[in-house]
Amino acid sequence: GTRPAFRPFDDRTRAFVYGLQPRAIQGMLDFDYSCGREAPSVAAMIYPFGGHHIQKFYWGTKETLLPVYTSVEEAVSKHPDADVVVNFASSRSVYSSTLEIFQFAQIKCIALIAEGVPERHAREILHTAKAKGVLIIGPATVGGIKPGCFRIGNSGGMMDNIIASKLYRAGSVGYVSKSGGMSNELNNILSLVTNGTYEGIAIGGDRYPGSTFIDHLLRYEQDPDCKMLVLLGEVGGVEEYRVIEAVKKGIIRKPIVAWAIGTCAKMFTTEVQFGHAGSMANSDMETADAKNRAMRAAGFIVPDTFEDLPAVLKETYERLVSSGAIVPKPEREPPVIPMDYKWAQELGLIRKPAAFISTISDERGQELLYAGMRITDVFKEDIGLGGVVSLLWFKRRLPPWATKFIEMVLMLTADHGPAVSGAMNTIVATRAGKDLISSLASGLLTIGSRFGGALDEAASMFSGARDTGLTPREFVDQCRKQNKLISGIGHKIKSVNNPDLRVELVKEYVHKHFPSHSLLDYALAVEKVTTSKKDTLILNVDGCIAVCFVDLLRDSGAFAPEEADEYIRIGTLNGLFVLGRSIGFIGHHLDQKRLRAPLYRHPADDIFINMADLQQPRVLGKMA
Ligand code: Q5B
Repeated sequence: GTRPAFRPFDDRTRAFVYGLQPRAIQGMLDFDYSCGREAPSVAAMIYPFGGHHIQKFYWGTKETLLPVYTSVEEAVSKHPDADVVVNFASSRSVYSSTLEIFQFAQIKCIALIAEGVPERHAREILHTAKAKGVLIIGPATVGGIKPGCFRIGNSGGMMDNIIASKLYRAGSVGYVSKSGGMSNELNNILSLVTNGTYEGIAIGGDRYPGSTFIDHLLRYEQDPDCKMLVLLGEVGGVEEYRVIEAVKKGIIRKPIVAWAIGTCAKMFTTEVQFGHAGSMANSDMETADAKNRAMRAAGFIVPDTFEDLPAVLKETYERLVSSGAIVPKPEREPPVIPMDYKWAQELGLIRKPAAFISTISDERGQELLYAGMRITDVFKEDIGLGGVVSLLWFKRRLPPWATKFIEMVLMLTADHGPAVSGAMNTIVATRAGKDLISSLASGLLTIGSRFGGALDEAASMFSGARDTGLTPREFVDQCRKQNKLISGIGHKIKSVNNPDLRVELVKEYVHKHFPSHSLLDYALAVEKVTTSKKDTLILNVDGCIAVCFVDLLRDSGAFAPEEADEYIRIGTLNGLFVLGRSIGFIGHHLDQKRLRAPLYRHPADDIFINMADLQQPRVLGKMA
């Protein structure tokens, strides 16, 4: 690239993110957008598993796509402009992935985020990086930030923090610290007492960081846009002394404000290990007090206490402004970054009409609710399958005689042998190699006005006739005149002499348990008329269940009359047959599977094929 070595990041820096880190990437893209960058700083993701794909991110108010490559090689070849890798690989895989990245001279800087990287691995990475001239930031760090230009991963915190600390535009102060948390604090302080951060790097808290204080301070020293340096050191290690050397030798000449954290260590009677692996004094010179003394002696601007740091930063900055070294730029309005919908909703800032309404169940709370009833109570009160159906279909508890009736219906419609059209279709589908759901669906899709799906129409025809005061005979005659079959009447094989015992069971139950059964009585009177014509024109299982259910809806006391009518109108009753018969269809599917039944082909001699009505083959269009 054209970037000078002292300035690894500018507003055209493009990076790869190693690992699937959509939140971190979105944070980087939001930052980029707030800086007014033309292109996102993330060129692509690299993730060895799950194959090549793309992922979607916000770019301001719009959306953008980023590719995911499975190898560094592919990423590098597709994006020759990217020279940074933010490596989120875990402590286990950071070593191998970083060695992979080293193979490509295009990559000039790698940030290692992982904590707990074995020191042996960290040292080898450091060694190779030196040999190859690659800048390493980390491990065990959030990375760093170059306001107005580039953000490494999650550095700088949430977007409101970024805006509050004015990180969307460059200031004049370059700092280096160990921890990301302290970096955020510095960003905040610098935005209040100076014109803000020029660049900030958290080198990480490990004993062998890939780059140290001096590496970054030397870069800042060379960078003409960085006017003032800050070193936030800490107890443990000797890296601060390398900076002291550089200041003493006149290699670092820019004003440098510094503090070593951990001065409280002396208050403990034993050696103290602070949060970072490297933050323990192994000799007197590694204590924070010794470092602060040495830095002050070398000409650093060192406050008396950490609390005085803002004041000395302010003084130093103002001195640079009055000398003309820093010319503060006019502020621009902080950019408006669209807030994520979820976050805004959580804060109660926005509302939107829901696209769906649902009123029967709720799984969001601690416990699943069926129409307001907790699933544990469903079992505690032993409401049975009929009770569950009444909750989910009718949003209410029905009396035990009604829920038992629902269960009875499900049980006696569960199957009626392999020869009925629905079971046949399930069997044929199974034998064609279809799975359970397809075979079941094939059977279910067969349920219709002639087979199993006559309940709703039976309910409306019988109740309509009775409500308009037609006698059973008048009803039958009217249907015949209109050339209309009565739904719920007639059966292929059952008849007066070969009665359907299912229907007998339903009638018996209803007579015994229902508070009233006026529509059943009416339907039985209709049956008398139809069977007098032909003995197969019985009240069939669909018809009998349908009229009894109308009696239930109308006379149980659980439904208002309009509600009862609405349930008939919206097609509730066929649901009973569909639900019950699903049991049988699944049984037939499993049966055929168990039997290893081969593909079925209907014998051609059982089909009368006749094309006599075709005089000659029809020709569509012109023949050549
Ligand atoms: N006729 C069920 O027909 C069937 C008449 C009628 C007035 C009627 C037929 C029908 C209405 C729909 C219905 C549910 C197709 C049936 C079920 C579940 C099942 C099935 C299983 C299981 C039977 C002969 C003569 C003709 C017709 C006249 C027939 N139905 N008149 N109202 N409803 N019913 N479906 O036997 O003068 O000779 O020309 O559509 O309720 O699906 O087990 O199989 O559990 O799986 O083929 O029980 O009744 O009689 O059509 O040859 O008619 O009677 O007009 O008169 P069939 P067809 P005509 S339960």
